[in-house]
Amino acid sequence: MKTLYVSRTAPNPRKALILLASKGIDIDDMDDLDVVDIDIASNEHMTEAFTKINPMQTVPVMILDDGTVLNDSQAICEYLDRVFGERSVMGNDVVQRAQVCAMRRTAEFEVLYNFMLAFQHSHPSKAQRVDQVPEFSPKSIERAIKALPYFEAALEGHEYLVGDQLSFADIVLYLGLDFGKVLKVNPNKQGENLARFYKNMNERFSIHNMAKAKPAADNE
Ligand SMILES: N[C@@H](CCC(=O)N[C@@H](CS)C(=O)NCC(=O)O)C(=O)O
Repeated sequence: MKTLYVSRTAPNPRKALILLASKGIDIDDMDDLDVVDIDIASNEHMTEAFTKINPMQTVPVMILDDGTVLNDSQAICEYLDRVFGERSVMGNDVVQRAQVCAMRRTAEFEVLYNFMLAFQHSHPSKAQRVDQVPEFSPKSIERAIKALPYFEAALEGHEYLVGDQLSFADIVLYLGLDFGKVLKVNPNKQGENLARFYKNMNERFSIHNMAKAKPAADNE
């Protein structure tokens, strides 16, 4: 049995949840994978028990059948992509895989990562973990916003960033835009293509809609 530790509202664990959902897989109904919810708000990821599993004190973490521990969202998603579902979201051929990789890294480092830095340097809940430099927050938000026209242009006439199917790059960009909302950056005001992209992705993968897609008993 494999175990996946997640927090369903945090961007990095959501990569894995959305990846599986995009393949039509219900994470809470898998025979060979147990999902364990970790409450970041109450610092469950800082407990001694969790620190033994992941000394980095972050989610997601995945433990494979043989006890191998994967403590990084990219590694977990690469694994899940290969092991579960029919079509890879990492690209259909060697060129597409490289394109998805490039777009994914740009979305991650320029958009999602900068929004996360802004949050870490400004939010009171992170003061214990991060030596906060408040001036860093607006600068990081600025840097994320500066990258958005690149994606606005890439989406001109296209539903997805690479090819005509959803890829992991779309998932990461969506999570970046979604997390930007926490920093008061409206994803609907960054250009028509990004607004359309965000709306389509949000209808499928918002925290609210993914929870709603479950049977009623699971939502209680
Ligand atoms: N490199 C890691 C980073 C994971 C990470 O930063 N996860 C956040 C949630 S999105 C976390 O666990 N934060 C805990 C904290 O801020 O204390 C990955 O991509 O998996």
